[in-house]
Amino acid sequence: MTKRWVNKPEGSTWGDWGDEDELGRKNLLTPERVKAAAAEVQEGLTFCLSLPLDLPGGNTVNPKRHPPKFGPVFHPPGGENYYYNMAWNEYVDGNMDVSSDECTTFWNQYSTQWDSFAHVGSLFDADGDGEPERVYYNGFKPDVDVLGPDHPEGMGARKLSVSTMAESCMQGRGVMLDMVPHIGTGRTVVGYDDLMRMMEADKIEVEEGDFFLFHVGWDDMILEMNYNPDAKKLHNAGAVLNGFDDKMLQWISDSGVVALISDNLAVEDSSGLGETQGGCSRLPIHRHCLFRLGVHLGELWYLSALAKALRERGRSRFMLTAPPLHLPGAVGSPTTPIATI
Ligand code: UVW
Repeated sequence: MTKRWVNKPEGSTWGDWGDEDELGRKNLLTPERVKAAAAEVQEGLTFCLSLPLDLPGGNTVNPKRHPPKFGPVFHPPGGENYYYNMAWNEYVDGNMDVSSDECTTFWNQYSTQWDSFAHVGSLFDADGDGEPERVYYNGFKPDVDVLGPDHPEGMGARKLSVSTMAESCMQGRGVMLDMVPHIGTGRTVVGYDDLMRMMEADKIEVEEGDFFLFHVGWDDMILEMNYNPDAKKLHNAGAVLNGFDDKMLQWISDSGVVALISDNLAVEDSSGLGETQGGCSRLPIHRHCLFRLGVHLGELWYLSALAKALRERGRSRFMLTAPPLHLPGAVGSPTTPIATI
């Protein structure tokens, strides 16, 4: 019996790396595997895998998430002068410096992002009292480890936050499947058999400790929509994984991947509730990955240019460096990942 739970979810990794573990399958990314990732660097070409963080634009794609908002900083504190394009000779004769600061309000899950394990938990009877309670990966709890806005100590994830991901250094081997040449950019709910067919056709092998990325074409659509996203079109476009396919969930378990990453909105089809894992959920892959296995999800990444470059070279592997913000308390984070081939 561990400190936090009596029951662990079936097929979960809870406790595999200790009672206090917050890294999940990131534990599989050993120094040897980071060296193997570095060995994928053959030409020294780098790719930015982030959209501009103020895309998709507006809030129609996900009404609860808004673009970043810039705000002013004042100099002196409490004064009226914006500290922006500010000439210091106003204060000190002869000072030729000009400088700017700002303050930014971020909806952390608006654009290219990482999900921490504190982003999605589940109702589950971890304490063995016969009643399901709210719980996160490895038995971490709301109000104790993930504090809500009303908590006297202030809101934020004290455990499982993106800060922990940042400290663990999100770097390793990326493996890319470009789904677009196989199935186009229409909405396709991809099950295990479809995934295997595409991977076999492209001779893609995923190993324990890899980051698995799949490109569906949302990134180019968002860029083409140029800050006026057509939400209806987007929600009917691009591949999404079928989380209600048990074989898909089993593949995620067996593959040993540390993260699933896509340029789509949620990695999986999130359009409706369904039966999964002994109950019902709208986000079965989120539950399986973030709650059961300790596998991170990356969403709305910019994968198009890298996918093209890899395809032209007949390659699928590269080195990925993708730190989230080292921001204590956050359950999700913008990221500006770099792929090197
Ligand atoms: C939810 O909407 C819960 O999350 P995500 O952005 O990870 O799809």
